[in-house]
Amino acid sequence: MKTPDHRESGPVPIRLERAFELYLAAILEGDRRTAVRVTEQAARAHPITSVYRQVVEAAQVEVGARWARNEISIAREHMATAISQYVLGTLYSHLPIPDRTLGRAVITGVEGERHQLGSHMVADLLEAEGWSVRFLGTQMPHPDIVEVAREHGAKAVGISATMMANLDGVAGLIRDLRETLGPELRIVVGGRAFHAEAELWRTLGADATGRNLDEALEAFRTLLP
Ligand code: B12
Repeated sequence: MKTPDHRESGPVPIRLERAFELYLAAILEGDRRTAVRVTEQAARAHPITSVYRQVVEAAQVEVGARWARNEISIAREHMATAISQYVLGTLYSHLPIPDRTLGRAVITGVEGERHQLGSHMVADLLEAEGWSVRFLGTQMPHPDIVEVAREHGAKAVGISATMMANLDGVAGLIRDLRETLGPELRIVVGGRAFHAEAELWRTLGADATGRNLDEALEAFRTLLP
């Protein structure tokens, strides 16, 4: 019988649960190097959507919970989030971006919304699926979003909102986009503000939604012919 041999099989792939633990500890300590190393290791062993969701997103949610319980300072939360943004940048460089273009999309947050890590992930993974994406970050003036969507020839616009207070802004942006770019434009909404009420996206006049990365990608797939 063969015994497991490190040299033959290579190092044991990191489990996502372990990657999450190491990643969370690293971002809370401000240890960017470890955060990058752990996510790159995890990305070699698991689908990239799982690394985004089960490591980076899960850690951000835990950071938010600790901040809400007053266990960590605002400074620590900001430091952790800044590292997660940096990590997304490093993972992006490993994403296989296909040559073919499935469709053109703009991904953005609304005026007043400051959370942008979720929409950043959606934008990156849409590119990896073959969409030509313009990612605008957040806090965008709505006329500028409409203009970029027009210039880019967008077939779809993805709008992200975390805070319920920004839902009126989402409804207004949907109206502005449809008025200028016509009823053909497809609109996908998502973000934490939509998680509590299942049909809210429909009420606001969107064509699709997704509660997480897999659902977001699926929502955009349904727009393709
Ligand atoms: C980092 C952070 C911030 C940072 C954001 C920086 C940045 N560059 O993004 C800063 C410091 C700016 C911030 C500010 C605030 N925050 Co904050 N923040 C967070 C934290 C810790 C992480 C957010 C994050 O990165 N999540 C991870 C991403 C990946 O998840 P996600 O956004 O939900 O995205 C996923 C899906 O929703 C979906 N999705 C997202 N966008 C889209 C778009 C489309 C088209 C689709 C289809 C899908 C989709 O896919 C994503 C991937 O699965 C959360 C905790 C949490 N639970 O999320 C609190 C949290 C969201 N914040 C909160 C609060 C209260 C605030 C403040 C009011 C605090 C304050 N007093 O100032 C302000 C509000 C600012 C504003 N006007 O927007 C609360 C919100 C509570 C609530 N009522 O809903 C949370 C939940 C913390 C908590 N536990 O209490 N925050």
